[in-house]
Amino acid sequence: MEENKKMKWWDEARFGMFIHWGLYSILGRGEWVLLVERIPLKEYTKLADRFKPPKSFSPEKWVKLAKEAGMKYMVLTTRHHDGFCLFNSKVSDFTSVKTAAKRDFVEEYVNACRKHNMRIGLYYSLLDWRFPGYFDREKYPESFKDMVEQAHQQVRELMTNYGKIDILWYDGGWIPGTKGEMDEIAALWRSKELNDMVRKLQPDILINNRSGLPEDFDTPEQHTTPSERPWESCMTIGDFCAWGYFKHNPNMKPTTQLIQNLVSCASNGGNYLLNIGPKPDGSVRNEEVKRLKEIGKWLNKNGEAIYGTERRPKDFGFWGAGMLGMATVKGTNAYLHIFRWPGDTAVITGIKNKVLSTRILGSNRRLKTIKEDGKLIIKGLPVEPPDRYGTVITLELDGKPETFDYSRIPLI
Ligand code: JFZ
Repeated sequence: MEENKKMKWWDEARFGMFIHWGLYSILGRGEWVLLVERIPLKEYTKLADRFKPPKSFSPEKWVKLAKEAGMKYMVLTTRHHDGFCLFNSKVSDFTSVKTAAKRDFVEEYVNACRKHNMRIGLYYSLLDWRFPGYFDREKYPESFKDMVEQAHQQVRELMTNYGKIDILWYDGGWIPGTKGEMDEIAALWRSKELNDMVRKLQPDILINNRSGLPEDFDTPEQHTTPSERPWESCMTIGDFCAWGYFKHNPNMKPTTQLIQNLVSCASNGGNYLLNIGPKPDGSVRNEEVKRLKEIGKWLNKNGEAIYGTERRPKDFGFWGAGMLGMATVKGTNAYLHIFRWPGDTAVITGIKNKVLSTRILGSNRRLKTIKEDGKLIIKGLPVEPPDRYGTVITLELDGKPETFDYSRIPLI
């Protein structure tokens, strides 16, 4: 019960912003550039001299953009696998505070979130590629120990120095030379001890599943496969390998797809954490801004069918499997998100309930609806799709949504 209460806001939020931003943004070839190109550490470290966003840049811009997109929480990379911290750390000099920028971006971000009533998430990579012990802990046991110790210290700093934090989003728990078993990972990072400390400092915090312990929620990546536990799907707008700024990144998902992904998450009771990779100066590329604003506009109209929705019963609205669109449910309402418009009549199967009223969301006009054997025929729809990103039809039901199972019923 306690658990549920703590997660309530998160479970209703449905949509958040992920931000990957750090030294790698300067090179514009993704956040893995250090490892993938095997850049000598000495050379990579020098990027910190060039990481100096203009005074005019404030993380508040990200927060305002997230608001405009209809997002309810944010997660910022306070430190990625390269070890560069966007916050002040007593145990590292490789931070934005002690190099050219001389700024604590985590502090600025946290303050901006609070100002705009945005829930605050911090991403922290446990692994740090600068440590030889990360790659070979048998050969460099001291280095491995130091890396783990650094993680404990820095997580403590993040949990102590910035007031109330809503989400701790671990990453980089995997360790070369292990089988990647969760227990093994958790033991190597001493994750139980780590997370006990976190919960002591931040009693209401939500922790993801990437420290080798399940904790509060699962994190399917780049897909929206639901799990039984609370889950959140994180996804890039561009291709798979571009969480951090990737300058030439031509394959951006269209807004229609991003909205469908969001609906897919909501209909399966999960959250959608959509990533942006700001440029080194902190600005957000036009392709991302445009899409986020379009989603925001759609949510302004259709948010009722997203926020606070619950996991729909399996196969609810048979066509939910993909013919016209997907259903979300909340209380005794069902919302039919029609992505592929059928014309003036929509035939929806797989709903057992009696339908009390049918309307296009945002309109008061009742649509004529005929109901037989779980088959719903909605008449008098506009011939052309009213909304190119997805039109929502609200069904008021006589009770909790229930699925009508056709699987053993022959056609007439
Ligand atoms: C990690 C990072 O390596 C990546 O740079 C980005 O930050 C992303 C959000 O997370 O990548 C992963 C983590 C987990 C899996 C795959 C990539 N996984 O579980 O399949």
